[in-house]
Amino acid sequence: MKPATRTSIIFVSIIVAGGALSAKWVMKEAARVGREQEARRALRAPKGVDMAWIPSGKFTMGSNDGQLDERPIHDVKVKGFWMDRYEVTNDQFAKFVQETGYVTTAEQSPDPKLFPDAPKENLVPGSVVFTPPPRVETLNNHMQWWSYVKGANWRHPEGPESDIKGRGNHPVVHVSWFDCEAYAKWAGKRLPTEAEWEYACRGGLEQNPYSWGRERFEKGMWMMNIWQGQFPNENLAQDGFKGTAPIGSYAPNSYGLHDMAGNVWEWVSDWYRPDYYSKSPRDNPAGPVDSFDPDEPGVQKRVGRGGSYLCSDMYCKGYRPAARQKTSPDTGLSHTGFRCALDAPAP
Ligand SMILES: [Ca+2]
Ligand SMILES: [Cu+2]
Repeated sequence: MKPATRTSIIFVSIIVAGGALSAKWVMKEAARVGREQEARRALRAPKGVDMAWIPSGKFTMGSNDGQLDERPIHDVKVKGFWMDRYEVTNDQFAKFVQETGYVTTAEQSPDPKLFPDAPKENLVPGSVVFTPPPRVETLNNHMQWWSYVKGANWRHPEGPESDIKGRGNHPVVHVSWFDCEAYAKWAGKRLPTEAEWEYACRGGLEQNPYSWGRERFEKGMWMMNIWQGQFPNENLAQDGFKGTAPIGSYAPNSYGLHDMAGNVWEWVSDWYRPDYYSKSPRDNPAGPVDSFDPDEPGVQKRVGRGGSYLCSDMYCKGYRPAARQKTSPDTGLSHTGFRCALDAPAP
């Protein structure tokens, strides 16, 4: 018997047996069963498509517990859509590149017109790699552990000498926002909006600290790939991974989505503005029309979500469902990838 059918039968017999049950309880129970069935339906994505159906609904976006740009919390309605269950992998990205001949931003020389102040010898293809020094004085300056590495790109994540052998099912990294857009278009998909991403991440649960619920550990197990130990030098990997983990190494949230917390940051379609939530539309917000980051005025930025294997409680709690990363769209980073969304009929 299908689980959903069984649930419905149990539900009906409870109502018959308990004539004195309050209407409020019955309605609450009906809503719960409805949600459960919706969750089961999400397990029946179109054949061969590793996507989950995210049912339409309303949720409270943002958080009062995080950074100022997560405020104010506000109600948002989201239309149903499909979401990749996993982050896009190296193998998937390789197929895209093979079929299209696409060259990523990190594989091209930066345009000198866009970087008039940069020394000419620095205008070479490359990407931003996590390179912690043996000692850091303070955690205030993140430039200490990020370096622009010549020859680093998605095929060479740690620099020209490195490769992705054995990492075919790891999330692709060092992809710019433009690269993700190009991949999504090729795949017949699109990047999720920031609101869709957070809605999907929360999995139908209201204002929980984690994408799967309230408790950090379930059965004593780590639920996400983040950083344990003294950041940025002591990487204890108690969750099993020092760097990226193969996709789906951790349990999914209630919508069947894996790695919505940790592993790699995921680009979404929105421009970044810290003040957007105070004026964003209530229905399917698609982000502001332009970008502004008071920390770096003049640099247009897109949003990333979900945190990465570099997130830790002592430095960056980016794994929280409401946490936002802001990055210029031409930037590749060793902890940033993406997943896609799709508009298609409900299952
Ligand atoms: Ca880890
Ligand atoms: Cu972080």
